[in-house]
Amino acid sequence: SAIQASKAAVKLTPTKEDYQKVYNTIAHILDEAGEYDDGSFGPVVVRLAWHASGTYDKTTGTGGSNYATMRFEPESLHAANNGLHVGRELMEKVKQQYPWISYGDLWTLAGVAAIQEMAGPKIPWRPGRIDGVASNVTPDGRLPDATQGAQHIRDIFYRMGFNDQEIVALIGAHALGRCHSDRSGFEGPWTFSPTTFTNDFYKLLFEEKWVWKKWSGPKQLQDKKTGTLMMLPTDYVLTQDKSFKKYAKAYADDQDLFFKDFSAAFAKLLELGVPSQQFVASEPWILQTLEEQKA
Ligand code: HIF
Repeated sequence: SAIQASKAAVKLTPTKEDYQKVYNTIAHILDEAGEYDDGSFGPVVVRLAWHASGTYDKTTGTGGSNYATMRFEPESLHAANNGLHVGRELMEKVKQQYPWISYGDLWTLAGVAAIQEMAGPKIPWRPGRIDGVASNVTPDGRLPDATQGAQHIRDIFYRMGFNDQEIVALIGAHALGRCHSDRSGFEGPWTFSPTTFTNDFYKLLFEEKWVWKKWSGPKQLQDKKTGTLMMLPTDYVLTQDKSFKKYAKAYADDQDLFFKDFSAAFAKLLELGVPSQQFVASEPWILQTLEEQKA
């Protein structure tokens, strides 16, 4: 009948398989970085997923990944988001191919794909975020300031609903990527393998001797031996604060424990601000890596 024909022409609710296709497209694009940074767009896309989610305030229920408000000014211009246009512009290519996906789903899925493709743990993920409007933008100051200490880290992450263990597990993501003097003012990578997800961040934190970098830029530490690695003041605090230190040491000693705890904390981060009835699945999905799909 005519009704059946017109129904068939309408795109039905996308399935897990449809999202796996988006994942695959993202995974291929992350690899097309050429000479950009360390040869992958993975790290900047992880940072995009995190900054899209980390604006959440549990008291007011505002912010988080639901409305993808970083598309709008002034949030796109907040200093904390410097450089993230690289990730957003990259994701436009994916959006053109899959116009039905929301930006919040696209950016968080990209973070998942980046972590998994860079040899990290599986991050459970499900779709359901919707695109908001400019009036949903969050005020400046909700993302962390790297020059500060333990109290500030707690203020920011407790506001999102995380505890000390989850905070320390999340910060291990700084195994990935680097700081850029023209974005944050800080400079350099945290590890020797910034495009592979490892627990090296914690290992280096405890195994290397860290000294303040002598330069005109913002206060940061460098490893005494090579001078090529860096730590932010907020990273170094994990060796100074008693509660943080306990977890950081545990993750330095046990990569499996770190992967398990990171996966849970990052999955939670990506769902902040999304009303649970909006999710299309009652449980998050595990999407496959490109490598696994070859088998
Ligand atoms: Fe980052 N982070 N982050 N971060 N971050 C930077 C870069 C990355 C903080 C500060 C910075 C998290 C928490 C915190 C990534 C992922 C995560 C930069 C450098 C700064 C200054 C930006 C630039 O110059 O390009 C602070 C203060 C945090 C709270 C303690 C999360 C846990 C670690 C939540 C997280 O997942 C990634 C990836 C990068 C690398 C980006 C790149 O372009 O390579």
